[in-house]
Amino acid sequence: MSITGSTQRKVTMNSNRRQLLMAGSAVLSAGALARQSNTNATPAHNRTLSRDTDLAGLTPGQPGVDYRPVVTPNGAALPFKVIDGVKVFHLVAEEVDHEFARGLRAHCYGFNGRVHGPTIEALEGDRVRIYVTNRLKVPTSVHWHGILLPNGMDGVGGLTQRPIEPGETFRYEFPLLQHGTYMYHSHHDEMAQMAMGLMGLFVIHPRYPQGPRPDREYAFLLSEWKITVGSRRPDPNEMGDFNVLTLNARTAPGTEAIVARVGERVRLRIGNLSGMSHHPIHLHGHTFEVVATDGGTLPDTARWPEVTALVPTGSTRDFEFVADNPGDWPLHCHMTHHVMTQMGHGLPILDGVDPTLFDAALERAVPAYASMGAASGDGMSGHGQDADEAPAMSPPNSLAMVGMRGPFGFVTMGGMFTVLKVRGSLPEGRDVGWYQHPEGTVSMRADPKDLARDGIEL
Ligand SMILES: [Cu+2]
Repeated sequence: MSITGSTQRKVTMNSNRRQLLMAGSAVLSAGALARQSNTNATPAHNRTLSRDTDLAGLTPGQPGVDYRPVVTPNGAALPFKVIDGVKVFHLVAEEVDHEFARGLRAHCYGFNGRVHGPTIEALEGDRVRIYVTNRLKVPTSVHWHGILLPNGMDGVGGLTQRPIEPGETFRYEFPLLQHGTYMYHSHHDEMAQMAMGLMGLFVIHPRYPQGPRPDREYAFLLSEWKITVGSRRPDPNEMGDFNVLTLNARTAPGTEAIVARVGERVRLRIGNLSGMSHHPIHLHGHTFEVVATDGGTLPDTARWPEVTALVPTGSTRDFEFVADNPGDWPLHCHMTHHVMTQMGHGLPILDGVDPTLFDAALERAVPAYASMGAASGDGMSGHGQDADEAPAMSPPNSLAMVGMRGPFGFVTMGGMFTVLKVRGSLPEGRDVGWYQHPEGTVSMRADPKDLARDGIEL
């Protein structure tokens, strides 16, 4: 919708909006309309409804009818039921034995048997009632991060409510007056409880979508952990040297690939609740725009093309792009130590060292020890594992520092890493496998005839 003029406001609106105004009992004030003006100087928000009065006559949004549900790779959606027009959800905070990738498990905090908790999904204008049961041994609370709600529903232990004691169930209830990508997390003893994983995503779809609609939406929650090798619990005291970096609480090679058909518009909804880190998320083979934050939709004039965008902790960013380049494209944090897993950092520089001499000496104390690069003479690449094989050299319940087997050998990335698979056609429900490159399009050892022609002397 667009609004022009000042004293004599001339309003044009889409039919849905018109129906809402005619059907609803509320009359929007001139001030409310001004909030939505494209020419207004106030920042754009996703708040297109005002308190409960605008909600009259709106029916609860149905997934697959009123919105296309997001896919949370390695995750799940929280089920709901509709009672008297209200969407009712139930979160259960509890301890969960969680697998980060095959070979590494830890005793974490989660919701409903999952780490992180399931994605809550709803439609702008829905009224939600969320019960939170605390099955932890400690008090907790849940904060609805970025959501505009009455103060007493904000979930801040000690400030807006008393903490939820073990065994208690609290009720949160509020209307959703905005759309966008949001999060929920413990807001009681946050440092410890978030370090243990007590968080999830909260996606609110627009009731009145504007602009081109995405064909696929994927949601990711970024987080970081310290899991000392040999331990089965995350260490909440860690402040800097996090060693397990995750997408939806999984670390490569345990992260699910995402897929798109050529020509499809894809939205990545990415939230970050890492304890101490911001993550520059990089996509190969495409450019994207950040189209929204958890503060609102960005106007077209505030968007620019990117290949990497920072997702600061405590915020969300919606990336949008058209998948127009077939292939297997990495999607990962660009902090190089964030694509490593359980890496020790107190090491001397080993460049140029023949590690076998060192290993032979150390093996008397640490059987089967192998230095970085010992297996291949190539830095980190000897420290990976197959997705389907436990690491041969690693201690029990630990992960190799990097990666997975790829179609051309070893992929020397782990941690906050996954792959976007873009294909011309996409059989639903089947692994699309590795990209089959057209003849002559893969880099390989140079042909001596080419070297001679181009005057490259070796
Ligand atoms: Cu990072």
